[in-house]
Amino acid sequence: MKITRVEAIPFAIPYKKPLRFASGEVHTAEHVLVRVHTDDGLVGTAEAPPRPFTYGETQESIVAVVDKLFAPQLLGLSPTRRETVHARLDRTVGNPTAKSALDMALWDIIGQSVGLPVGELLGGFTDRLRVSHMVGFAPAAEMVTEAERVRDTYGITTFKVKVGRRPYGDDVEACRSLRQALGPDVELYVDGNRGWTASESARALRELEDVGITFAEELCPADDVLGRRWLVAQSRVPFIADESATRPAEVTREILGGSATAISIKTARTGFSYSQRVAHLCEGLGVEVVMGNQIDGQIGTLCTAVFGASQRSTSARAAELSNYLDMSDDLLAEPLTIQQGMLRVRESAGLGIEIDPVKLARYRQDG
Ligand code: MUC
Ligand code: MG
Repeated sequence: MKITRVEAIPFAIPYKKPLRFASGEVHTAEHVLVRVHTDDGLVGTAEAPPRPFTYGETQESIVAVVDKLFAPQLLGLSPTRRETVHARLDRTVGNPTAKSALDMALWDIIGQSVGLPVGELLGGFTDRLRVSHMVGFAPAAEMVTEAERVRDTYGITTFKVKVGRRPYGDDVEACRSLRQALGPDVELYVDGNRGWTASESARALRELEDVGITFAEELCPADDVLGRRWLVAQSRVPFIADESATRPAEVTREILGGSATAISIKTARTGFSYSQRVAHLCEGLGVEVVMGNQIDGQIGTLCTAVFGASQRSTSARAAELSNYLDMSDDLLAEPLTIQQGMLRVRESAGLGIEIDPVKLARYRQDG
């Protein structure tokens, strides 16, 4: 089996409700659909979400790097030779979501070729994940209304609250309002996307103690090296590295340097191959992991769920899988469903991604 063609198709689907957070905001899912074709007629599919505020990629840069650099390096290779694929892709620095979409599309082909779901090939631990919903910036009352709606409609009882605004006390109050409205049994954690200084973060963490949060994520920049270590050393909850630890080496550096005590794994930036390395590295280091959300559409969410469910460590906690609910539409022929707070992975061979051709024609942007 050989790779014969690689497609990078830009598409745009508006959000019903934009997501706002300290490092940026997303109004439209301007993603790139990646499809890898083989000589025996299989097609692997994944999506790359450009996040310029996190990785520097744009929709145009993803299409360009796939078309100009990556596709020519993959043509003629067998999809099973993932180490060779990554050795070639890694000659180009950066571009994590472009590389990851290619990686996941190759796993999709491998699963289809052997007639097994990708999750089974990766580890097959479980077939479902508890879902955590990310609540973006809004006035506190609106954040509460959104969390209540998501809880009542989908049975979700874990919420990641975006913080990092100034004054920090407003975010603390929003968290307090959420706790008061949702009660003691709901799990809350916070993500600052580097919006605060280390000292603001320390004060916020102290004031959040009676709110009862489970984790704190990227409250201040990892580049404020000593400030961040000082903050993490005094945090009474695990401190998650997300955008500061996107590759195995960064995970090692952040954890051993005392700048984080837990890791967010996002298949959008580490695909399945590197997500597995990160998960196993974290197991070896003895730190907890959370499956994060790169503001994924349904294709990306399905990929996150497939990986998260496949490993014991990544399925232990609720995974961030619900932000696609805020999109006005999607490309998947059979939409994902969240019921009783759980999302199940599909039983079909590969990833089980079937693209609706009418929707693709409507939303693609390459004419
Ligand atoms: C998150 O967990 O931070 C927002 C920025 C980003 O890189 O991902 C999202 C969610
Ligand atoms: Mg984050």
